Amino acid sequence: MQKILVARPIFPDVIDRLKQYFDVDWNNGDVLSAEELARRLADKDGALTAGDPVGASTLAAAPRLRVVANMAVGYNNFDMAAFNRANVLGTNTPDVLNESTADFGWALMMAAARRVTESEHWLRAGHWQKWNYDSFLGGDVYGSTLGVIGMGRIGQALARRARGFNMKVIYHNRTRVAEQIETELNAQYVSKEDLLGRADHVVLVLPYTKDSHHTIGAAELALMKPTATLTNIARGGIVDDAALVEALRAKRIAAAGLDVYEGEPNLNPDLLTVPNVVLTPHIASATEATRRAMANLAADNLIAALGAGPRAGQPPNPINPEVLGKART
Ligand code: 8YV
Repeated sequence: MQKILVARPIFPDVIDRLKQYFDVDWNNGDVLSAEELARRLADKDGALTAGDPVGASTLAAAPRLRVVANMAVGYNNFDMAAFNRANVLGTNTPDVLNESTADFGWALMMAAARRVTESEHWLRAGHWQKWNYDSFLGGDVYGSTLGVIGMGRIGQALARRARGFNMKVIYHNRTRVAEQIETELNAQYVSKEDLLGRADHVVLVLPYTKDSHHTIGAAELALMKPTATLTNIARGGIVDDAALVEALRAKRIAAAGLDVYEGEPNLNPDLLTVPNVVLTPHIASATEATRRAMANLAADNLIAALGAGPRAGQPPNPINPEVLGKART
């Protein structure tokens, strides 16, 4: 029987599914260190990860490893150049999380704009004595301008929801999306600078790469309207969190909603001291149905890539399909 490592706690019934095909080593505990991950992978043919870094040294320590299935759409934790050199397949879990993640983008954006968590903390702290005409005044979402940076599948799901809010949608992306999609979403392609200057609510939904590092820093925050909000449901590192803290403190922008952070789960401690930011612990895809779908899709990829199950040899979501069928190096 082929051997696999499941590097994280996941739904036990998905482990049971994997056990039908493989000898499963399941880390149902704390996050594995790089050394521990390499050690546990030494005799494995495949692995299921969720954000765990896998690079050249991990692959070198795992000579039998042929596939790593990430339970995430983002795969910046994989060094794909190293995967390609070693002929190891990487897979991800796109699409199944689009709607839940877009819903959450709206939740954060609206909570930031309407000061939902800030006012709740104030209420819980016992400060509410009377109604005031100017308590927690925020910015409108209905009828405002939404700026989406990263118009992929999740960005499109997010923009589609803007119709019901009668919003103008502007977007920026590495490449312009098809005209038919622009028409359907009533979305206008603009430069990043133009978007930052015009949007009332900026939402980041782009993948993290070396090119997208600090897409939003001090210079970009300075272009935004003082009444605007910034929401990041993409990846930590896309925003310069220290620059954001400064902008929020100075009311350079009105508010922010963050689900992801530089260095998470160890976020910049200054963020915790800023009232006009909504902070959540990387849960945009966290609905019962979506996390189950992601876990099962990661398992489907692993099973198929290791030549088992109904799709043997044809994993549904290969990131580097060019290595399929090539011998491990
Ligand atoms: C994952 C995510 O839950 O899919 C992604 O890229 O950010 C989340 O949905 C998280 O990355 C853990 O793997």
